[in-house]
Amino acid sequence: MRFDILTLFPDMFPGYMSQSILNKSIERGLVEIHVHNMRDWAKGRHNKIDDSPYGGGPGMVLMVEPVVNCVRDVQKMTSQPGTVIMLTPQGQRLSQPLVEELAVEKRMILLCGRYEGFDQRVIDILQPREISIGDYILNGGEVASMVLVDSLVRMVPGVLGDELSSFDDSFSRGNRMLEYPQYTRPQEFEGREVPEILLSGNHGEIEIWRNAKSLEHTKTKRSDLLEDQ
Ligand code: 6GU
Repeated sequence: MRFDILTLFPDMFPGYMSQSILNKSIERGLVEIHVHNMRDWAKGRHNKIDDSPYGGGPGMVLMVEPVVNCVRDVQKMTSQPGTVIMLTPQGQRLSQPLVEELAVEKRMILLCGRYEGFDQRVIDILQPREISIGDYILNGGEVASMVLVDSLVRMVPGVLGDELSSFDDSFSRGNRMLEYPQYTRPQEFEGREVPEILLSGNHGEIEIWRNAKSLEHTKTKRSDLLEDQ
C-alpha cells in the first residue's frame, strides 16, 4: 500500500512514521509513505501557494494551479494511479467500514488542506474522495491524514502479524462492541485483584466472561453502538 501525502507541513510526518508498527511495515516493504511539500510546486520567487479569498473574508485559500500541478506530477511518479483523497471537515466521516472499503486500494494520494481550504476548482478538477475524521475542526488535514494512514496500514496483510491481528478488533467486520478489560502482572495492586476467572486456565469460561464484559462495557460507555445498526 503506497501513500503520497501532499502537505505544506512535511515536518509533521517523520515522527509519526518512525513509530514501531509503521516503521517496521515500511522496512519490510509492506507500506510506502512519500511526503511531498506542495510549496515546491508554487511558482515565483516567494513560492506563493495561497491567496486571499475572492469576495473577501478571513484567512487564505490554497491556490488551484500549484495544487493541481502537484497532484498530476505525483500521479506520474508510479505507473499505478492513486485514488485522490482530500482530508477536509466537509468530507464523509471516517469509520471502520470506510477504512475496510479503502483498504483495497493499492495507492492513495492524500491532500492535506490548511487555512480556509482549497480553491473550489481543486475539488472540481480532481474530484477527490473527501474524508473527515469527525465533527470538529482541526488546524489542517495533516493529523487527519495520519489517522487515516494509521487505520489503513492495520488492514495490510502482514503488518500486524498473527499475535496482534485486527480480525477480532472492536468495530472490525461489522463488530460494534468494545473490547473486554485486560490485566497483566501484578496479580494485586493497592488491594485491587485481577478477576479470578482469568487465573483459572478455563478458556471456555474466560471467553464467556470476556464476552459478557464486552457487552457490559458497550452498554455503559457506548450504548449508541448497540442502537443504530
Ligand atoms: Cl480531515 N481536516 C480538518 N481541518 N479538520 C477536521 C478534519 C479534517 N476532520 C475533522 N476535522
